[in-house]
Amino acid sequence: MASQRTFIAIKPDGVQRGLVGEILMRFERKGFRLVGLKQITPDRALAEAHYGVHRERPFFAALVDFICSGPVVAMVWEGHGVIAAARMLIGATKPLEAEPGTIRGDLAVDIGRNVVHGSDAEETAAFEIGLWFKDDELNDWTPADQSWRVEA
Ligand code: DAT
Ligand code: MG
Repeated sequence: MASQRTFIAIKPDGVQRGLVGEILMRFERKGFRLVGLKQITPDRALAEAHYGVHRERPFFAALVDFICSGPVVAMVWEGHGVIAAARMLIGATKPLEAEPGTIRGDLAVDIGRNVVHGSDAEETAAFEIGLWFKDDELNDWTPADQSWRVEA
């Protein structure tokens, strides 16, 4: 399994509800490594680019309003298989259908307030990382205990 990077964002509801630590912890505890982190209130151009694939959907305007409504915690996480694994940690888009134990399954009830975003494929991860972060905001590093997470 190759090392990958994925874009994860704690949406304004997660920040407002004081869930930043709780959500960060789940990715950290799993064994992934944080390589980029910042708090940003997105402008409409960033939000519309980020959710561009949903431009024609009826909920698009509300979605853009919501993501621009306050600070977002934007992150890049790295690790083996992190793109798909992060989606599993996050859970289904509709929180009431998300498995208990997932972020949305444990912490959310409404599709419009589902607390976290995660890239869904390699191409979207690369696009979203480039959209939200400059290259020099990302750090290449290896945890000192990496050999206790991944067999060489
Ligand atoms: P996900 O965030 O699980 O990748 P998505 O990419 O299909 O889900 O949609 C992006 C966000 O848009 C989602 O987190 C919440 C919102 N959304 C999706 N489908 C919706 C719907 N039918 N009604 C309202 N909001 C919706
Ligand atoms: Mg999506």
